[in-house]
Amino acid sequence: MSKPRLNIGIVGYGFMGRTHSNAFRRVPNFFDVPYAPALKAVCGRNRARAEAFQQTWGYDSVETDWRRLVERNDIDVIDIASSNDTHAEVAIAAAQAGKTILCEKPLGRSGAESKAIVEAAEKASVPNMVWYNYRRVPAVTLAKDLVSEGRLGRIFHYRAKFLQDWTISKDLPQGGEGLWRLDVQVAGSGVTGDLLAHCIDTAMWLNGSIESVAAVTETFIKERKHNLTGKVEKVGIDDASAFLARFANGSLGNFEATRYARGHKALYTLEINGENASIIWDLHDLHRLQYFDHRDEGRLRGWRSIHVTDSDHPYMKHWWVPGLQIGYEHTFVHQAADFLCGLANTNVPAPSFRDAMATDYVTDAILAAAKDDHWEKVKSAGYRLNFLLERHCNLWFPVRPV
Ligand code: SOE
Repeated sequence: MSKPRLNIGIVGYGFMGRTHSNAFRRVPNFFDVPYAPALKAVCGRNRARAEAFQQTWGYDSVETDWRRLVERNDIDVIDIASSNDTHAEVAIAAAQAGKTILCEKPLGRSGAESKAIVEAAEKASVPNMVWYNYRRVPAVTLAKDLVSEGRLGRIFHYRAKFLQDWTISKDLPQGGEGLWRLDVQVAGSGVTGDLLAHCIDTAMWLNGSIESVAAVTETFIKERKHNLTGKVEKVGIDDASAFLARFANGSLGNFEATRYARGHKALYTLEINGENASIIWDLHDLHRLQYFDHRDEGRLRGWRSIHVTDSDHPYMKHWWVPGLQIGYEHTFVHQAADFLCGLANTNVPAPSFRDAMATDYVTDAILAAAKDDHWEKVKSAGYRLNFLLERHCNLWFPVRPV
């Protein structure tokens, strides 16, 4: 029986445009999803580049104005993979046009911007989701399962960091394609919204909401040439950001992100310490989950290094045979699968815009706390229904014989 088609119109043809397009192309090959996603249109300002992207990824058509894309009757889903400054305008118009909306992280450049997006999407009752892909690393999803099963017991500590080193050179300009993450007007913030947002999303998914934070941020290179004006301009982003947190469950959090950790390209690590057990995960070794359980027999007690590649591990039965690994791009395929399944099952794919707004409220609080060294309370994002409803796709769908 043929599945209902879901026509995707993507805005943006950069790094994230590629990860999302790849996800939608791959997902029906590996997951028994309830819809057939179709790459209908790619939208970007530069027609030649949009056409090149269309050829590479097999989109049916090209638009150079996102308003045209949003107006089209043959588009079901608007997928926003463009720079952060475009998210609100496109998402709000897409909501008003009744489209299902996907958006790359962070949702908005601030909590206020995210709130406007959430209000538009909820008013229009359109399904929505933000691509926080690291939740969908099988080892991280396994961590979620272990925490949800209560294996760790009471949680005392949550620790995460995301380290990179690509902006250390003072000769690197800011702004324009490829370097908009360094332009505060476009990005909203630096590593706080770009990297810590990932850590916060995973943290709140695994350990519940964050109530208050104390933070420190630094901009190491104060001025850079701006690619669009050609002038040397003040740098408005944070190059490094660290914060302490109090979670609602009483545990303490300790987070750090920087683009100035020489030697580290994308070192996202997290650790949770509970009364009974602890978990460690590391993006550079993404298929492994380190697990220590104090209830193990004393003589044999120690850290287990679980190779999360078996068919009873999250998502893995959809891929190869046990023991064979997958990587970064597969996390987006999993997110696309969860989105399509979520759409069919509950109409609440996760993380929703509201979940992502909660993350942006934390990043707002970090930036506010860092300004004058105080503890800042995090605004409440309201009731988050999909924390209760969310199930990853392989709980719903049996192994698909290949
Ligand atoms: C920045 O370098 C970046 O590409 C982020 O924008 C992504 O969200 C992260 O996953 C990898 O690093």
